[in-house]
Amino acid sequence: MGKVVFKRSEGLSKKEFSYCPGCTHGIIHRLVAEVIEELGIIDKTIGISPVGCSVMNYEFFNCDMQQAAHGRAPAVATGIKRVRPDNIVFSYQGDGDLASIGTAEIIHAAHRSENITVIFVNNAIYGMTGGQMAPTTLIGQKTTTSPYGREEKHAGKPIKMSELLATIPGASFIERVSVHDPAHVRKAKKAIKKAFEVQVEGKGFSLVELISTCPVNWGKTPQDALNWAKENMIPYYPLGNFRTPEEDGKND
Ligand SMILES: Cc1ncc(C[n+]2csc(CCOP(=O)(O)OP(=O)(O)O)c2C)c(N)n1
Ligand code: SF4
Repeated sequence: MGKVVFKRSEGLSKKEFSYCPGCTHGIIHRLVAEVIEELGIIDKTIGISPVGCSVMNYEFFNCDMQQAAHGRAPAVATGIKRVRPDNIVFSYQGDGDLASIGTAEIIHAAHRSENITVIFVNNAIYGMTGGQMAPTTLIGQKTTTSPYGREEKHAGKPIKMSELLATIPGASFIERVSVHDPAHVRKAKKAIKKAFEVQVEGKGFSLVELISTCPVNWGKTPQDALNWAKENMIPYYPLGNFRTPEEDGKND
């Protein structure tokens, strides 16, 4: 029998993903699942599902999950973690969810340094509801609500959540990664693992922002969407670590 080089992570259920072809939500799910499997915490992990294309991720992750209303995942995660401090709690949120309706919740969870991990999927658009402009939509990017391209005059510049959150004293670990090619997928997994480890060690609020794609609402093929993310999103949303527990206090 041949050597097994790849298998479905124990952190995922057997349910098939419901995402569009080429959508990178699936890659990000796999990475989170592999991390909780490798850390041996599947049985004590509780995930919080957002509102957005990943709304039904409670069917995909093989751990306990709780659905939260739009943007409220950090508040729900806070409540669960406070009453069950021995569990590992993560929220999984899109940019519409986290950087628009849930701005207050994410800022205050970081501010209180809640010992939770946030997986923040930035695809520069509202995916689920048909491709409206998000706070993260790039200048000039066409969406259903900015058909001539986002203009700074009316919509402001795209919000950089990782940079913003890194200025908050309570934030322990903040990193932005991308999943547009295999090398970056590997780096993304390292960042996710570190974020969960920070929580396991009780070091406070951790967040990983992942540059993701929405081929359908961007009107691109899966490959063109990966190239577009690399060429247009990364220059505006630079990859890298913005805060680690080791450097805690540098921005305070
Ligand atoms: C309180 C509330 N406001 C608005 C909506 C409608 N809504 C559902 S999903 C969504 C956008 C989600 O976009 P994003 O968070 O970027 O996730 P994606 O679908 O791109 O993964 C919106 C506005 C809702 N369900 N609940
Ligand atoms: S609409 Fe966009 S974000 Fe949603 S599943 Fe499809 S490609 Fe992914």
